[in-house]
Amino acid sequence: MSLAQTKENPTAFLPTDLSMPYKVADLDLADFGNKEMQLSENEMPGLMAVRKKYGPGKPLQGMKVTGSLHMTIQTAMLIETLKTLGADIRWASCNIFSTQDHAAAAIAKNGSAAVFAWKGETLEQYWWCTEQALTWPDGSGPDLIIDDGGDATLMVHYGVKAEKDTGLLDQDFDSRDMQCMVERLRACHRNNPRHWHKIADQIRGVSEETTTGVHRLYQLATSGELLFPAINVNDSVTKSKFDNLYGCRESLADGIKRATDVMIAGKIVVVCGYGDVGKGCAHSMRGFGARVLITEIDPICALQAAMEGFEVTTVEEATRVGDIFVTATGCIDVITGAHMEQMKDEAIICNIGHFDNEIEMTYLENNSDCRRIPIKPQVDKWVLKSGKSVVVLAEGRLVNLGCATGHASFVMSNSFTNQCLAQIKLATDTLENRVYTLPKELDEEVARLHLERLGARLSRLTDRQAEYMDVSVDGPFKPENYRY
Ligand code: NAD
Ligand code: RBV
Repeated sequence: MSLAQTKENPTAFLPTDLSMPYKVADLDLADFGNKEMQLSENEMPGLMAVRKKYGPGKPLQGMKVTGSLHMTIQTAMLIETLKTLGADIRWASCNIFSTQDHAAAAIAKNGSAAVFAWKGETLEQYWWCTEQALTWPDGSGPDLIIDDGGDATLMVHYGVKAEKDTGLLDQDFDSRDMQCMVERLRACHRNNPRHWHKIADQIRGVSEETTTGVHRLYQLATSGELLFPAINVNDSVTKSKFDNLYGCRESLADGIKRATDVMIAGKIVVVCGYGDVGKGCAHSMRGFGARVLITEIDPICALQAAMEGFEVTTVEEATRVGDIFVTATGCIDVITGAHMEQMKDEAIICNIGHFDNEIEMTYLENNSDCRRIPIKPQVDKWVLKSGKSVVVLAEGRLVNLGCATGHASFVMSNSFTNQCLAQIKLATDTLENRVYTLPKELDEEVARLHLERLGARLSRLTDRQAEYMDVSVDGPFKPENYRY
């Protein structure tokens, strides 16, 4: 299959090619990728400890693993760790802009996984890559999935649903994303009307990386539609209270700066959503000297923001005064076209939540009154109906991964150590079709593995203290309902 073909006709259907070993932008970048992976070893003590502790036992031997997760240097380190555990791996990115091409090249060249990912995929290519990652050369599917945002899980679930009710394949969707996915399912159905049933039957489980994906999993579980066990990695404390918070605290600014070089000090930055991600974003922007406004729908998070000294207001009020807007909600239509028309000229708008629907991009893209002026890849100036313009980053998709390189290795080592432990659990335990979280002992273990790198020294309870506190000297140290 030639990808040039898709440049001439960008919406052409791309048939799967199971003989293709990988598809990356440029294999010559592999050396650079490998060098950066080597440098990240020191920053990823959790993953290195997993390799050492579990590598010899090969708990993932014989397991076919599909990953749908940003193909970055950090993910390359995760892939090579899974390989050390014995897995046979196929991979796609979970975002059209987030691949670091040198990381993908290194994984392809090292033969660590069959990887299908490059920076700047079209949506058609994105879903082609996802299907390639879900299909082994003999036509079989994975035993395990690592998902980020739930697209691989969605493809399997929707595939099964559509094989039961083929009318679903004829539906029209507003979302181009869904349209592209369903087009692929339609083609699958023509070739093999039971393809996704067969794939789903073989899957032992999925581990899910992010808040939005986890939300989708609980919806499936509640409606009784979840087809295999799932582990919610996001709600390990060492994931959401670190990656979402401290990760975004650094990578948001990286994304905005690489995209625009704008001075943040003195500006008014509006952060929509004050959850784990929003907290990281708000504190980051304040650290640069911005005046930060928060919008929230949840009174608890709004009160937290107010008591941190942030002004909490509505998005309608904020649109008139903000210089930079950041959505961090996991919600939809948070910044609409009507809001954009109210903004200051050349206000910067970006999103750090998982999908591209927090900012109403369709207002810009489907409206003849709006004109796009590309500045550089992933940075566009849009001239609005009002005559004013806004600057939109990464076409409304995750700014930290679209305009920069995502979170730093150290924080991803925490997230991905949880991913490895989740994959081992799915491979070795017999689980029901519901959503699990990892036990607190493992959460504490993940944190423990990262202390030494920071020179932190942990105190140890005496037996008398442990007895008084009614905990074991080795933990867990907190009850399940503790919120950190
Ligand atoms: P969260 O649930 O902790 O926080 C979201 C907050 O947004 C909540 O407090 C909620 O009340 C608020 N909210 C919802 N709708 C709103 C609206 N319309 N207006 C204002 N506030 C609203 O979730 P989180 O862990 O902070 O994750 C947020 C998003 O970021 C998710 O999509 C998640 O998958 C994604 N995420 C991205 C990265 C990244 O690297 N870019 C990292 C982690 C998580
Ligand atoms: N994320 N990955 C990276 N550098 O590979 N950076 C951020 C990276 C993940 C993060 O765990 C978050 O939950 C998810 O991206 C959102 O898609």
